[in-house]
Amino acid sequence: MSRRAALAAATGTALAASLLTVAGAQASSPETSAAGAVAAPDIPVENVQRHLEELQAVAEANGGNRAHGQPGYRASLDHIKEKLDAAGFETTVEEFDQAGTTGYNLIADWPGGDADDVVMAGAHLDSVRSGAGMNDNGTGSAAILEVALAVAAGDLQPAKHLRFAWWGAEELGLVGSRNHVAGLSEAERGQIGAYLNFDMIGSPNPGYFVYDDDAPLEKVFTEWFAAKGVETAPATESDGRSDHASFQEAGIPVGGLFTGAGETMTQAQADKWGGTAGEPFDKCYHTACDDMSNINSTALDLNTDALAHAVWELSS
Ligand code: DPN
Ligand code: CA
Ligand code: ZN
Repeated sequence: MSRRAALAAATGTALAASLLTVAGAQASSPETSAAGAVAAPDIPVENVQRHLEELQAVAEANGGNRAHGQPGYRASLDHIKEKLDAAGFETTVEEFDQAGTTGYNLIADWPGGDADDVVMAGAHLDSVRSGAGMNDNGTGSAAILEVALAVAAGDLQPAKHLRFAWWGAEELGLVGSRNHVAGLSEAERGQIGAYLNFDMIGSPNPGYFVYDDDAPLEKVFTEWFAAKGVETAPATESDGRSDHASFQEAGIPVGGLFTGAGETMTQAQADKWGGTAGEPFDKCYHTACDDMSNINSTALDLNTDALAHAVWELSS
């Protein structure tokens, strides 16, 4: 049985959703595809960068990091939860224990859709202790937040149920996501048709890696990038290394995006992506310099738009 506790659940109002885009850049109007489904909006990368700047400020106000067990982690979670609540999401804070320290996941459900057919998008919200963790994993956290807010702003009414998640203590071994999956009943696990993971999607010397764990989910991303003229590669380095592994181990189909961590970019990769061979994808991986200056905005923009596309397409 589950040891997690639902600490808080709040339902926002439709009115709040209508106020959402006032402060940020407007997403472009969605177009209707030939099939009749509404296409995802182009997400303004400035909005994602604004969330990142706020997470950087949270770190700076809390001893420089957003790590599990440190005040910057819970402050990051509260900051994101407030925005989701105002937009009309049903949020839940899950509590778990990690070697005597309390950790937290944030789950946000978009009301409606088929509860037996859930599409999830997740990112870990914790940083390591050495810094603010802007690329790892402010990028994934900010991107799924902005896509969730776009769902609300567009009052998306998908056929499937949409759920977003921000995981705690990923850096200590996928602890939050493992705890979440362990707390689901067999039936609840069976209701999740897809889990998409976004961990490090704005690396300064970016590669465009797509998780290759499930062919249909992989295709949603690879076709989107191909249409933009961006070559992708299978994310073989990501196997078992982020929160998707918790879902994969439970038999849930997983997908996701990744722009590379501490590994060195090869000459062939540099030729393909226009980066610097012999340098890491992220020279600040798990170090103090993983701050706002450690983000490639083109990679962040492309990956966020791809994420929005996947959410719209898979939930329709
Ligand atoms: N989450 C990081 C790690 O555990 O090393 C980096 C990473 C992200 C690795 C995505 C694989 C995939
Ligand atoms: Ca965009
Ligand atoms: Zn990491």
